[in-house]
Amino acid sequence: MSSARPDISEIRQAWRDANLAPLWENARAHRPAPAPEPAHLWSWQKIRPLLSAAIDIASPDVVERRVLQLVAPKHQDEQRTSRTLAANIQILLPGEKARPHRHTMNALRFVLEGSGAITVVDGKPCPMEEGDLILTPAWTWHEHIHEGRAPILWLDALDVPFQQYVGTSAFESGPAAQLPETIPDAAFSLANVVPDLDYAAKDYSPVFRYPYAAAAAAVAAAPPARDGSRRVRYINPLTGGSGMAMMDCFLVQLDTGAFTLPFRTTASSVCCVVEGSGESQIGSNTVRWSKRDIFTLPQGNRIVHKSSGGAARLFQVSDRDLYARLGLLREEYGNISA
Ligand code: GTQ
Repeated sequence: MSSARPDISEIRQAWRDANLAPLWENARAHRPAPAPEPAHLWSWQKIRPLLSAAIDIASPDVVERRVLQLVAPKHQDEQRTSRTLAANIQILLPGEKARPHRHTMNALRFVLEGSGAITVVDGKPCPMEEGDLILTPAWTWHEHIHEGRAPILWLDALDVPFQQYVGTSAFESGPAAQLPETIPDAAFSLANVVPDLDYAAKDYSPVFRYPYAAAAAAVAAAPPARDGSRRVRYINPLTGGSGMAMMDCFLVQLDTGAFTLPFRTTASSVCCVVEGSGESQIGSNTVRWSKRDIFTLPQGNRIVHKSSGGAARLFQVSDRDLYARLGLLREEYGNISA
């Protein structure tokens, strides 16, 4: 006595009405990650005049920040640079200020062109010279003030796409009613000596400024890393870990002529060229770069770098520590197929 076969279209409608769906018909449920997205390069020579065009169109007094986003072709809809990172270029003219605010998003500034500005982070003034890295971590008050003599342009990197995904974005306009306590940089002026404090509540470096001259000297003296490049990491001196959880930064030196060992990782990076020129094989693309160019290293690509002419230096911001914290970081070296 078999019962009558159920009417499938009725069942489907009943499932829909009850907010149920059959997994076996969901093509996305077990879809593997897509093929690695191609790298993208923003040539400084090409974008520099287009950045200048923003000067007359937008003033920081009106628009809060005069910023052009670096939107990767694969991320046009979301207007982002990678899955987790937003990289932008900010411009400030002599005499201009970008008013104080804070947000839950972590941000950093890496100076590309110009000097003489300061970013004030929770009340600490951080001078901005070419090649300097300034951290403005989650929920720190920050404003930019330019008292130099020429326009200053810097790379901003923020974890905006990740925080939008996990639903944690918040913003507050300044000025701050009360500034949090900070540790003076003088307390870190001797390498390898740090204040003996319990600072674990803040998951970021209490040092907000990493000057270029010292970082360049350090990377020049660093022994070769696993891929053959020389690399230093911008750390939180109190923990030895990443300066900020979502953005892990490095200065990379490629000595004359040599190829790096092929490398592949589940993390993604944005690089900017601080000195020199060269080329990178990123998956099946060859990206040729020179000073101030910015390019992406999207996750999953086989990566090989080479300087042309003399040594080259790249600043690299990655989501590596985020992947590591989540147990999702996988890295391979050596014999990797493209
Ligand atoms: O300078 O505070 O590129 O709030 C995007 C959002 C820069 C900033 C950006 C921001 C800032």
